[in-house]
Amino acid sequence: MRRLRIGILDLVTKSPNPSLYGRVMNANLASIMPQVIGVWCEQEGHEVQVLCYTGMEDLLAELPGDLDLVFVGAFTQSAQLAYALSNFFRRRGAVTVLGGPHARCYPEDACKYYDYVLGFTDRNTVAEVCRECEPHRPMGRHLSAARQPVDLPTLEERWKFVEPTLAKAPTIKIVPMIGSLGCPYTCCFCIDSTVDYQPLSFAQLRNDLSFLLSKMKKPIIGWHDPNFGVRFDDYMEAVEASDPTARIRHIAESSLSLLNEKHLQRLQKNGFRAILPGIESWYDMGNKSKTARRTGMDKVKQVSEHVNMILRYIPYIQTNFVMGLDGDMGPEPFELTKKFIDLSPGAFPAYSLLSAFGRAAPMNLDYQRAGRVLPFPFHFLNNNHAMNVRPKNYTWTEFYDHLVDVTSYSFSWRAIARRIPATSTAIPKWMNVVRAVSSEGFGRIRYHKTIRRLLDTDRSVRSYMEGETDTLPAFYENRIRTELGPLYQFLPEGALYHDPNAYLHATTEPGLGAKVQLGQVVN
Ligand code: B12
Ligand code: SF4
Repeated sequence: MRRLRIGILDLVTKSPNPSLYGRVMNANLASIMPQVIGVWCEQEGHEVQVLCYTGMEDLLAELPGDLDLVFVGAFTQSAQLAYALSNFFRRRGAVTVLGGPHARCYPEDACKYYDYVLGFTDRNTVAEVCRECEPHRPMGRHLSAARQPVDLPTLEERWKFVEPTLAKAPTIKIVPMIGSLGCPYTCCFCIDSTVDYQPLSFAQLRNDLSFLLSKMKKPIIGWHDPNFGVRFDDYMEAVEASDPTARIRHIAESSLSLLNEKHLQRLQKNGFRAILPGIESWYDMGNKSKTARRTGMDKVKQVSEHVNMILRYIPYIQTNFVMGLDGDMGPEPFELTKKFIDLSPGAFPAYSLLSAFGRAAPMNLDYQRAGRVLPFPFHFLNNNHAMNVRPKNYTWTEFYDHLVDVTSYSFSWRAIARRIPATSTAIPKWMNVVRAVSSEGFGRIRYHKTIRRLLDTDRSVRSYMEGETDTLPAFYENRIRTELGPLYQFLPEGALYHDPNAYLHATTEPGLGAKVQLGQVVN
């Protein structure tokens, strides 16, 4: 077999020049799969280089010019960047492969720009691509494993790719780890609602933790498990066995329903320092926060007490909300969120605009059927820069008025000041302030205000958001041009546009909607 020169790119950001927060944190948002694929490709006998793109590197210069195969891992917000890169590498003679959330959510579109587009990816899928390694143009080949991989390489095997990425993080260094895939819950908006929960080997987890302790004095782990702590006792036993003196600090995303007081005591003892539960809405999604029968102010009080209890054990908590869900109506949901900010001043609120990421969730078919999905370019689909579902119960101006109001309230100097004494230790206090005054707080207020203003002053923006035209307003086009910088010139023609209803079309008119054969399963 031919020994291939393989480049693997992990796009953790969508454009050059990250914000202040991005400079500190982007390298800590690296994905696990590009490192995993690096290991698998080497095990297949190929020569591999992995690059985590944090916004600081020169993407056109960092990878060698003579690559045979380039894997790119991208979220949807990085899709335009990823499409430009594929064009760039193809011109240099490489075959290109896209994987990650964008490939899972928008395979029909991605196949126009990549030779291979991968869904679930295991070692066989990667081996198949390396074995064939052929251009597929104009339509790429879509491959998917039948299910999520049953095992992943050890941390020791990944370490040669982890280390150079950590070196890019100037202060806080977070090691990406994962112990489970899928989720037993079925929140209808979530990409994992249809993916079975599957723990990875706990024996391997113990070995990985011991290995990490041999490399770093006081490591920080960022757990990428979609829902951390489902097999809580097994997890804690693995952590306690390999790290009895709790040298490791942990960050995890977990649903509130798993964070009872007994669990919190054990998490605290085992060094858990930050936790990110989803609250989502005061009227929807009760099954995640164990508040199924409570809504409105009742739910605010219950969740707020719960969050304050968590803060007695875990110094940092980010509470995730989705804005614009169909269950919301009138000013009340926003006022309730402000009430929550008052009652739980120590929590850092993260707001996501309702987004339908292509095939991500079954609920997206309903939005597409109702004609509510807008064709915003992928570049803006990061839960903040655009909401691609027209709200059911608000006009756009009403919605943005409320959004600006609640964001301004959450990141006002008063709220920032109240967060400081409500947080117990120094790094979380500092993180809360930096996040609030950087792109996540002040930056979002500015951005949402701009959109609100354009709704009044720019007819092209208003018509686009009302779904009256699909001509992209100059505001968005100029922003992509500026943000992609030198890479814009490689963006293929038509790549700013996609069919927002491709998922629906593929189910109702398979011959027409998807010109690509989806789901060739590799086993
Ligand atoms: C952990 C996580 C994070 C972590 C780690 C992110 C990272 N770099 O991986 C953090 C907190 C940093 C994060 C940040 C964000 N996230 Co996030 N995150 C998740 C979460 C909970 C789990 C993803 C995961 O790692 N699963 C485990 C892996 C092994 O499985 P997998 O993702 O299914 O991947 C499989 C295949 O896709 C493939 N694959 C994956 N990567 C690659 C790469 C290559 C090269 C190849 C070939 C294959 C491949 O192999 C895997 C095995 O089959 C998901 C939700 C969920 N429940 O899945 C959201 C999710 C992925 N995040 C999402 C979003 C929107 C974001 C943010 C934009 C949020 C924000 N506003 O800041 C940022 C973007 C960060 C970025 N890098 O661009 C969306 C993505 C939607 C989309 N199409 O883009 C999801 C799906 C949640 C949602 N809203 O529905 N996230
Ligand atoms: S609990 Fe979290 S990971 Fe699980 S289905 Fe719901 S949103 Fe997705």
